[in-house]
Amino acid sequence: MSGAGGRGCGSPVPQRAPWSLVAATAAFCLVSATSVWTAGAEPMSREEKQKLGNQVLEMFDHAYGNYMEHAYPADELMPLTCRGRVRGQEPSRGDVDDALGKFSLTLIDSLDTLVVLNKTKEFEDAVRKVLRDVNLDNDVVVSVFETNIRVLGGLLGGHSLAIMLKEKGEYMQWYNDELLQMAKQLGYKLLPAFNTTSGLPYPRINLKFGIRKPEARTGTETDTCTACAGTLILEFAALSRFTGATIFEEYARKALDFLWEKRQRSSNLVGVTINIHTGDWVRKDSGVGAGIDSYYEYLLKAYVLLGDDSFLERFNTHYDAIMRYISQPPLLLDVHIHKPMLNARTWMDALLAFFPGLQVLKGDIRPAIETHEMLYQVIKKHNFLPEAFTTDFRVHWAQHPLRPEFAESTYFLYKATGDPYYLEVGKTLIENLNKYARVPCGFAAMKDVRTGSHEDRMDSFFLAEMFKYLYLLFADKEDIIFDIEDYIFTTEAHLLPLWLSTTNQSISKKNTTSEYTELDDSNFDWTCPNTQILFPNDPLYAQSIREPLKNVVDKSCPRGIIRVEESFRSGAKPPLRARDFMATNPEHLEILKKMGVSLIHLKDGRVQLVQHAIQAASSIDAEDGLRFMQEMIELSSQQQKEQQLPPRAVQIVSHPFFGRVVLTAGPAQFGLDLSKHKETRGFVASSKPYNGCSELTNPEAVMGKIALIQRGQCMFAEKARNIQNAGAIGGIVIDDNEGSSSDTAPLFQMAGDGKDTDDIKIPMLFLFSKEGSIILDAIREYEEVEVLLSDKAKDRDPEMENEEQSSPENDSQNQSAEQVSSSSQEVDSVDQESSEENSLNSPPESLSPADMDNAASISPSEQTSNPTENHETTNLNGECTDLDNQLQEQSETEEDSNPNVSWGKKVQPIDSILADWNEDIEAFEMMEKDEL
Ligand code: DMJ
Repeated sequence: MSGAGGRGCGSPVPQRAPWSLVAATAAFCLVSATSVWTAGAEPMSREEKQKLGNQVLEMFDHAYGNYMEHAYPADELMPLTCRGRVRGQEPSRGDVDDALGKFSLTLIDSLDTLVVLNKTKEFEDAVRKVLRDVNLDNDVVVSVFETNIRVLGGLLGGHSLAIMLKEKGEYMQWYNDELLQMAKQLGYKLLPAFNTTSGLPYPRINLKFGIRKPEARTGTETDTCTACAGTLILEFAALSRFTGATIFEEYARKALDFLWEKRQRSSNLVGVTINIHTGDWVRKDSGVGAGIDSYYEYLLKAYVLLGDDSFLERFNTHYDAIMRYISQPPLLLDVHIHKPMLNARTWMDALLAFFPGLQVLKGDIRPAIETHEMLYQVIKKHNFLPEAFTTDFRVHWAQHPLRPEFAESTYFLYKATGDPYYLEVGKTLIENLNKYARVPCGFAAMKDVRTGSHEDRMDSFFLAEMFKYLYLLFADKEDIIFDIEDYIFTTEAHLLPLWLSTTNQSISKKNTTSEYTELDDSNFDWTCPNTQILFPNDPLYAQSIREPLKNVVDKSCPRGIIRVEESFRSGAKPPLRARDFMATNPEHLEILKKMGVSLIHLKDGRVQLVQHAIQAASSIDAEDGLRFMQEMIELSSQQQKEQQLPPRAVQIVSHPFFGRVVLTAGPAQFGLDLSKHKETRGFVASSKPYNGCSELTNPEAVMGKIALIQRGQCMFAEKARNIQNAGAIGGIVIDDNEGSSSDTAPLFQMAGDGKDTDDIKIPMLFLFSKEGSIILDAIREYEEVEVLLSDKAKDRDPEMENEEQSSPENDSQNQSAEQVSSSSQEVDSVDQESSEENSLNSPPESLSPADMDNAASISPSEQTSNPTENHETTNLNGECTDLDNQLQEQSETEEDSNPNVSWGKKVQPIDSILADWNEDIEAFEMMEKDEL
């Protein structure tokens, strides 16, 4: 082999392509590290590892079995409602639905997992089903990126293992490259997306009609994410090499070449979003998470798979930049590509959890251990990695769609270090999945890691990736029927054989740029990492790196923030931070002035902050001003979030749910406050009349129970009074708007009726129609349905199952009809945590959280600075003008015109304004669009 192997990663020369070991276990030179390890965490016995492996198998059966039984041939399982998600038949979730092409996505994404998990018979059946049932010619617009990594990757992974099995002589003897033919058909369907002058693909394509034709309903997009355009080479090259049709590899290479050309030349970083026609960076922030992640992954892995040096050179150049600017161990923080010393945000997204695994593959173990440890502590705090969390480890975006990236990194770190600590980490992941995400019909994504509430969603990557990495973590060589080290994992964990490096390589060098940066760092030599450097004869190496980070999450002192301050250690005064700013402090006002920020008192009492970079005393002051404005925007948006009442949970605790189904509920501004150590448990009963707008005619049915009432026709408070008078101990209002769901509509608080509502003592929660129908269906099926109303789901099984078993139904009904004051430690500690969080982030007197609630809106019409002026004078790039923003104190927002509903405590209008004007706030939404 001429590529990586040809470079000779030390000696002796392995039997097969040297990188074969790299593929499965990270840099093959690291494998020997396993034997170096002798102490640290207690080793795990073979029995225990087998037990955990079997648990993973059982979990996979639960997920896959329910998909096949209740969802197939739909793309995905909806585990709460136990049916298939068919695009067009469910309310649109926006771009996340672009992964669904009516091609039995989960089945295809699961193919090679079946083989890894030793389910050869099931694999054989699954392949037959794919060949019999899957249609790739649907009139549906799909994401090119998702279709490539999940479907093309899934078919190729399936083909790779099918031919391996066939060769072994027992299974798949009938197989005749049918999956490969399907992959090729799909590959040709994706090609029209590349019809741009840049060679970067359109982000979406119609499977039947391609691009731009009127019936295609796509082709008008101008932007794509870097990962979307840069995560094709493994699948496309594999397709070319398997089939001999070189066009796929050529197109993927061309897109990569273009991205490389467009890197920001002084920082060597790439932005998150790029214009596919002009090649201009649309979003100039740069990190290793959402929107960019797998672009880096594919450069390194393309080198491994294809043996083309140019990919390694590019990867190393980017890696150097990442470690210089983005890596602030243990954090990885986004920066601006033109001003890489400037952090672009103060939070991290969950997708970056793959990066430690990639660092292992690169051979840079120390920062991998550090970041992984930080992430693990965040997980220990919230049970899962929230979609985004701040540099001081608070939840920024509370969702968790069962992402596999952390399990992936855990697996690679275990392979590299042999430290049983990582087995314990894997065990925790398994426990948390079973405890918090497992529902009777599969595993449900977490809607909010703080409340433990679920979303009716089980993404296909959960089966493609999570179970592979968890199973492999505990498996010994003999537990797997083939040599995993002969394959490389794609970003969706599909397996491609390393022998492709020597097959059909006619286009390897075509179309690649010849200009590379020379690097003097010895890490970038054409050699593998030296195990002596990675593990300096210290069996406690990994542990010694983790040790100082033991409490990094609890006692957070993020380096991202220190870094800014460090740069002023020289004696210069540190710049003013938004969190310290006091509008009454003359010194602060003076600093604002220097930074080109003016404070304008409007006639209506509002205050605006406006930055004109051109008015700053120097370009450094202008930069400080820019950062101050960004911080102020972020601070205020964070505080608005904290002001919102967090969602509540309705947990179904009776048989057969036993607390496993947790529904996201909206709180009420009146009645019992469930966040104050109270939870209410009781059986549910529908009120008559169902709208609860008059005295109930069935008080005997709702007495001592939680009444279900339909939304509409009168005030929420009136409904509450009527059910309370009938003796209900709580109420759940179910939306009358059919099909509504918390997946697609923002939660809100039920407002009072403008009068004194102190007389309402019972707790009231709101459920959208889809969540409500889960309870209504349960009543139809099981009659007696008991629920728990709380601010955070209570731990489920075995506790609830025991409760159920030990108390006869009547008893339990009486017992549960009480309002119980929770003394559980979990609730206490949550409260403590949130009060700490508030105090941590409370801004000084003059900008109290309440003020900030009103303060942080940005008035676009007040942009007065001239972008060109800014650019010339301050030597800042165009972003500077984006941040020529104004912060204005907004007068008390009127209650929603409908007094019955108040949207998130006056937060909604501010959010909308911020969303229009704050790039950082939009970032996550963009990320969802582009890639998630
Ligand atoms: C997967 O589909 C892939 O790993 C992708 O690269 C990014 N993330 C999802 C799972 O989180």
